[in-house]
Amino acid sequence: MLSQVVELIEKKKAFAITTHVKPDGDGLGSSLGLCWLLKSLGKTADVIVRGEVPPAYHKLPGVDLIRDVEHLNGSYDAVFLIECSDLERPGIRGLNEAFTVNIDHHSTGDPFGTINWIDPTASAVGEMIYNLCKAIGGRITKEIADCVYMALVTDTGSFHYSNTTDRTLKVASELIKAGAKPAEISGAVYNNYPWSRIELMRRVLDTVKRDETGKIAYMRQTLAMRQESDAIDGDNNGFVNIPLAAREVEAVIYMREIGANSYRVSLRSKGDLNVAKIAERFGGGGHRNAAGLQIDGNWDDKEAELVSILQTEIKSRIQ
Ligand SMILES: [Mn+2]
Repeated sequence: MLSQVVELIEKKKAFAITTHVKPDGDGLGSSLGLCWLLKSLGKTADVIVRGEVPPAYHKLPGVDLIRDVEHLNGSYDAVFLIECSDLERPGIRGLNEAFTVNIDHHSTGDPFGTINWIDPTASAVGEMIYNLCKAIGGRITKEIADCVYMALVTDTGSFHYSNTTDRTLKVASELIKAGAKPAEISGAVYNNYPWSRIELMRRVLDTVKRDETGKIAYMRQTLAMRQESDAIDGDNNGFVNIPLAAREVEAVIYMREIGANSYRVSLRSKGDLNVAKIAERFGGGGHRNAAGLQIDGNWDDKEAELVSILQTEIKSRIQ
């Protein structure tokens, strides 16, 4: 819990911070925000992350100090794991021998850390880093503000998902007061894609259809589309939300070909329609309004099966 984290930081000196592979805005923003906080308290902190940092985060202060390491080396008093469901998530070997601090706002994982601080009421880990800064008597510097604001804006979908609370906006307000520039930070994420994203979007949206009720939209992405668009990982982020913008659409199915007769499926829904429940039937999971699964078989058959399951779910909800 928070008091243990405060005590640890006060007593110890040398820290490392990591997050999950394929890091997102919350993982990177919170890791760097915590790094700047520790440095401002006179501690040493290394941010170690497996793999490349996506371009959306290249302007975060401290991003040039992030090290891509395969094995934990260096003698640290503790290693912070930001938003990791287990010790394997960072993709870094040697963490099992370290003193670990698990900081997360998802309550689904095991409490694998030596210290575990889990707050499911926080919109993002970034909000927790802000709380930590306050609890330890730190000052919100411009660097901390930029990094933590990035965490909030990405994890709340620019403050429009249901995890946005009065506290989220209060923290955002404090970060802006401390120097964070909302338009610059959002622009780095949402107006900073390569053209290949537009090429891929054009091809995927060309496949979008609705079922006879008009409430379910479904679309496809083939491997060929990726190739023709020169697409890179992440180019299709958020595509699944596009058809959801139509008034009458309540659910979206987005199937991506990943091999012969094998698909990764994203499901989205509005309101109390629970797509995580459907994903779980296929060994997937997620949240009520956003879930994913993997499925094998004939494309038309599997698509029809998912449409039919969603139709049943929507019908049963109305009665
Ligand atoms: Mn998060």
